[in-house]
Amino acid sequence: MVDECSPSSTRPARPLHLTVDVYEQLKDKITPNGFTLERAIQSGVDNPDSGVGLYAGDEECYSVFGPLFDAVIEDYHGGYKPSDKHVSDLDAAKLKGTVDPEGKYVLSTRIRVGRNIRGLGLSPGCSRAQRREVESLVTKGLANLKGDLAGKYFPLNGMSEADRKQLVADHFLFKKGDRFLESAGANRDWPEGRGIFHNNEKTFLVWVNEEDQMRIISMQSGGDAKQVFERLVRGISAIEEQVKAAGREFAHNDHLGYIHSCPTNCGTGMRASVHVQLPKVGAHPNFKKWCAKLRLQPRGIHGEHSESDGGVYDLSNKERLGKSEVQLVQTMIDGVNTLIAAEKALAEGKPLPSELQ
Ligand code: ADP
Ligand code: DAR
Repeated sequence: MVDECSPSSTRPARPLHLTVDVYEQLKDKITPNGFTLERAIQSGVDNPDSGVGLYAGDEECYSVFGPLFDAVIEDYHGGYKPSDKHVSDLDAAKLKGTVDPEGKYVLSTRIRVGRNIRGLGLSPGCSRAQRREVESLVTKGLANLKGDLAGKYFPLNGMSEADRKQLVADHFLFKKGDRFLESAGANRDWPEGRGIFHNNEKTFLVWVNEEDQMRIISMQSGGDAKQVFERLVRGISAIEEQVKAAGREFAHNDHLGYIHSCPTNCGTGMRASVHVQLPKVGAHPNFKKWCAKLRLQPRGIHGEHSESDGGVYDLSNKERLGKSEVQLVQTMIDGVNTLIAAEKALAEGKPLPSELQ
């Protein structure tokens, strides 16, 4: 089982946007921080099976190498034009319904966004000093979180291998970046400057200096996506308050929304996912087609590029840019509920939901 972005010989190749003309136009350009076209495309050069082989080493890449980034973004984000505007909406009260109201199929719900602080680079291109400054600034701010968001930061440096493996196995902590991120330069100096913050219940977590400077995560057992989203929104707001108190701001503009190291994450940077037991739907020959029709992305249960396990799938919104956070969470709720209805129909020999006909 592969997702839209996972490398696969069976996935139809995406068009190559680095044409000779674009290469000639951009090959000698360099960002103010010294990031080059060569470094931006390195992951795709090293991994020809990449879904998207382009990464930004700093915010300026999106303008200095605009002809390439704009083409990749337009292709990946369903025709999003350079003139389009991205609008956020974090009002959880607008969400309708929840996933798996009977509580029979969904094991857990997780909603994450990425955030990067303007002026401190992006993981593929940041300096060691910038990465250290991010860790210091972010962890000082996290130490001020209150109430159910309060918790503790655990740097990877000094974490026992047993603790690390347990946190990864429990789906809380990230692994070292895969070959795509390795080639992109995101793993440089690993594990220095990387770590995880979490509250006592492990329902609010922040990854520091993984693929982005921050991945802000809300997660819990069951399918109450509204409660997960509400906690995430409070966490984002509390962290932004701390970032602003330090005289900084999130990297953002009204075309690309929140700036990320990977162009696939720009906009909301949001992935709203459930781990859901759908053995019959997952085994159906039309599973990937149904996910595409519902604008869902299937992943394995150990994260991107992993396989499903025992009929349990990680299903999430595929889109990030050009749709609001509320729209994307609603897409996930509605899409997963449609696939749950399909699972029941397949089990009872009844007709599939009309959305899948
Ligand atoms: P990201 O979502 O940050 O892009 P991954 O897809 O690699 O990264 O997932 C990171 C970790 O989060 C993995 O361990 C994965 O199993 C876990 N995860 C993702 N969605 C859920 C979920 N709904 N419930 C529990 N764990 C989840
Ligand atoms: N290099 C891409 C991954 C793009 C989306 N995933 C991220 N950014 N983690 C690939 O797998 O082809």
